[in-house]
Amino acid sequence: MAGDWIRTVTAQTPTNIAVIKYWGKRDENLILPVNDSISVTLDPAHLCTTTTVAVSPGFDQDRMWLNGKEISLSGGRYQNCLREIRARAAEVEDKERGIKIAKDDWQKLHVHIASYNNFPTAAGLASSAAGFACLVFALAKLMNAKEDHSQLSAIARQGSGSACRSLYGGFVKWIMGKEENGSDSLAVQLVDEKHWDDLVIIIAVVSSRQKETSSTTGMRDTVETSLLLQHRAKEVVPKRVVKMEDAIQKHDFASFAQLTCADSNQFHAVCLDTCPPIFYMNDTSHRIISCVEKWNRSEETPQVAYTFDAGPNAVLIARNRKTAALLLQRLLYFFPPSSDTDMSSYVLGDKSI
Ligand code: 2P0
Repeated sequence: MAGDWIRTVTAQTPTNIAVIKYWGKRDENLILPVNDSISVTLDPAHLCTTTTVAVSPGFDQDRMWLNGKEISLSGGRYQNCLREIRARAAEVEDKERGIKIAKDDWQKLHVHIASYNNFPTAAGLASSAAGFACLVFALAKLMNAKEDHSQLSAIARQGSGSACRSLYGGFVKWIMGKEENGSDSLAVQLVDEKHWDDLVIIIAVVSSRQKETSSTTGMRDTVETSLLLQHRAKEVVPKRVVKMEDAIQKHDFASFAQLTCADSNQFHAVCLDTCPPIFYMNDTSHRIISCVEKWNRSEETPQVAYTFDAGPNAVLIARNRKTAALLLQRLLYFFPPSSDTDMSSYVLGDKSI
């Protein structure tokens, strides 16, 4: 490990959108959830995080920049991820450039991390999911940690719960696990991205403002105060997860849409059942729900599923490209764009849905 050198690795990770939601932790430190969840990972060409990690003997401390601005790495979540990957680091030999890093050197070397999101950070578009998944994946490559994706997912989980699901493409299940130490709370791929490639996901950005209640705070309040959450986690989600897996395997869009919409609505009901109540959706979100519900009921079978995370933005999943084109037409008709870039300033107009 002599001389002045720098070794870098760049990775890109898409975000994921839960169709069966994670909301509530049974262990805040290890980030262990109260129920299983299922998500779809977006196409890496769109909503994604790009992270470059660098190591050099010239670095005197770990540092990180998010969207060009330096942020502190002192928080437990970053420290947990760095510690877990360092513990699995292995020897690296780059003969071409004459770099050799012994296993033990990783405990002394520092890293610099630069991460960019190509979508609004913390506006309920799962920026932390893509961010921590990408960070853990890039660090594992940099430090030659030979863990499989599921094992890496259990590390990414300690950065942000939903991050564990972004280690895989396609549909992914985060198994809540039973162990107290969290070793079995990890993500598995249900089907890959080619399995159901008719689906088209459209994200209607209702507002790109940062959300008022962070997921972490919101979940804590919900766990402490909501009786509905107990019912959801114990009675509703376990059955829904089984049905959702079946719908995904069979490309059964009618069941998929029904389960996705119902689970989004129950998640927001749980937020309302929290003291103090949490409002993530706004009037525009509600209008989008009405629009999709009316459309689906006017057809023989559902055309579009909607789901909303910890923010007002709508994630709309169309059954195929033709439906997606019709959906865009409807969105533009009911929510005509104004000169601004997001729907918070769209003229809602007087068109009744
Ligand atoms: C999900 N969300 O399953 C749910 C649905 C938001 C609504 O996972 O505290 O940012 O870092 O574990 O992962 C958002 O929660 O929270 C989230 P932490 P995270 O996608």
